[in-house]
Amino acid sequence: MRLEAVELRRIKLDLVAPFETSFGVQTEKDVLLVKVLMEGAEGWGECVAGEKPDYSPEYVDGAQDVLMRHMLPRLLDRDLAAANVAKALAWVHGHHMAKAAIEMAVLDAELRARGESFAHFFGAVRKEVDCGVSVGIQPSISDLLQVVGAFLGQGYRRIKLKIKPGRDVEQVRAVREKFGDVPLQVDANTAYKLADAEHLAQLDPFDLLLIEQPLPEDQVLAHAQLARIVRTPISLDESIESYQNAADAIELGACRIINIKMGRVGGHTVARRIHDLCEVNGVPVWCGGMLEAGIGRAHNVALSTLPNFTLPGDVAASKRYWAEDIVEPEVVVSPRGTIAVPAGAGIGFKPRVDRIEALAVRKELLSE
Ligand code: NPG
Repeated sequence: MRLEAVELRRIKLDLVAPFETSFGVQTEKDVLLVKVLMEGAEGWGECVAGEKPDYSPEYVDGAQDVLMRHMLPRLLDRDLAAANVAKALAWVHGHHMAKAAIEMAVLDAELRARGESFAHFFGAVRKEVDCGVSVGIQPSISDLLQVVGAFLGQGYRRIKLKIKPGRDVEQVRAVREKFGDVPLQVDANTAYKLADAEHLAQLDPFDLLLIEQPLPEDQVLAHAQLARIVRTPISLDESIESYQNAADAIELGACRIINIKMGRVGGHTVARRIHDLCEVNGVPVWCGGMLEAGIGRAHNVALSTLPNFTLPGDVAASKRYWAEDIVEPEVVVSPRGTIAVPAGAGIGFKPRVDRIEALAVRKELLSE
């Protein structure tokens, strides 16, 4: 289908509560939305890049710039299928978050035009996906226990605790003591060094599902060395920006589990290739989140229906982050800790265009 027009909108959404990780505290999200028009069909994508380059080199102003200046002018007026977007943009090095946003939108438009759901297109093996929840670093252990208790009460099937040096073993011990054998994992967001291996091994007795990204993203070999000292499975996140990264990490023994973020690897097509590679190698995967608003969240739900997503993802309910989302219906987690996979065309959630328009602080349009 011909790509006739692209609309980029930036909206700011306040988080319902501050979200603290080892790299900072976030209170709002600056969201870049991509809408494409293709022969009468529209499709929506969301760029996961943050406001600052503090988690990844990409950041949202940069993503918008590279889309407007370099990517979209070469795609506009072309006969395009989502399967070819990555190929058409292969000349651009990096900028996976920008690439993912446009690929998401093109695929959504394609599927809406055919009246096909993502789940059908992906050959989904489940009608609902298991939800975990990511719990930011809390001011005190009693705050942490209260927040974890509230999420468990809402049905979430596993808890992920953000950790950093000085806020790790005691926090995990307290949650284990209070909540028994609830599925539990931790995420360090690159905050440790290989020299901390013995310290991280103190997490082993707590029977965690995994330790996520303990070391810096470019230290893949060091993760393999760490895996010889720490018994808890290591899951890579920030290190996995491409299919090749995943292949190398598996070959090196740097991780036993992979967190796939479609937004970070460049879109659905690469995400699915990484999923398949992991499946063949006996490496389970789970779907990460980056505080997405409803459109990115819906794309993540769709991805999570693939068979090797055997661990609960960070695909929480809209209301875990937003007082009011930008899609209808909102993304809802059942009391059993699952999200029903929508059967409607494309992402299966309807963007609330009026609300998006009212929230837009910047808008750029590109048409033939
Ligand atoms: O549920 O959307 C979510 C958030 C899950 O903890 C989460 N994401 O490191 O994976 C992460 C973290 C993150 C948040 C990363 C914001 C980047 C930005």
